[in-house]
Amino acid sequence: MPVAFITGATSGFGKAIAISFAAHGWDVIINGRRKERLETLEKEISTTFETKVFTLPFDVRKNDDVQRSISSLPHDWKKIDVLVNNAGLASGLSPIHKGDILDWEIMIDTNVKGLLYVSKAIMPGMVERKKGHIINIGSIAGKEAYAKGNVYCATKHAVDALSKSMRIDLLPYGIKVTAINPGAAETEFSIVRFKGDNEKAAQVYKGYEPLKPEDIADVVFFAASRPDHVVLNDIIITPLAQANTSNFIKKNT
Ligand code: NDP
Ligand code: 8X3
Repeated sequence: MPVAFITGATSGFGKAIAISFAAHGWDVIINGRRKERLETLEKEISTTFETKVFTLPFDVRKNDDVQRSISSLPHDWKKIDVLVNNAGLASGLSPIHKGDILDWEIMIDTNVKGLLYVSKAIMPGMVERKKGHIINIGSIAGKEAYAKGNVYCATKHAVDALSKSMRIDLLPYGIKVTAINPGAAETEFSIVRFKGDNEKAAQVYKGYEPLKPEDIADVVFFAASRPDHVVLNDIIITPLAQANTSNFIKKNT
């Protein structure tokens, strides 16, 4: 069975993506920091689908842990067909001059350096096999900046640039690179951004129907399951009520 490696599978998109691959018969390696959630997801997947699951908890920001965890994978799990670089977050929403440096560091370390560390561990095997697919979860915030989004937008612009660069550098090895750039989706994203303020987080999705994790998972699996000669390079997905990072039609609530 083909193997998909999904970072950030304890919640939101990553969890839905892992379930989608498993539902289509793929074996899945699931990552995230919250081990208990990975174990629960492992049980859920293996009792529902005829597929294998390998849990690999680590923090994508810790390069030593990333390299050690990925190189410790058993032989049967080492041939990764699809890597979904999904782990990521926004921390805070402030004008740049009022930004918190710790928030900046968390976002840069997770969204940019974490994605690089994981890719660095997995790309050489794909290059050797001359086969593989890297799916980077960027954001509409990687296409245009929005008020108070500053550093989050910068990290997602970096993901956009890295997807383009990967596509060029990995072209000789037949490795596909897909960037998937969602707009507003209701996950734990805003709860994390607002540091546990559930009410503030819920406000982000009031007055319109946001994307669901499954909407993103459908597109990720569609991209991963195209014929060998077809690559989806770059996709922006928004809810019907969203035109770009800043223009929404919301009903009064
Ligand atoms: P969630 O908060 O629901 O999920 C984020 C996932 O990332 C969790 O599984 C979390 O796991 C994991 N994660 C965060 N930090 C780390 C870390 N240091 N090491 C390992 N895993 C980590 O949010 P989403 O599902 O919405 O976010 C997924 C991706 O989608 C992110 O890259 C986000 O930027 C992007 N995105 C989200 C949009 C949205 O509107 N929701 C729109 C566009 C893009 P754990 O905490 O267990 O480590
Ligand atoms: C998350 C979507 O628009 O809040 O990447 O930045 S947005």
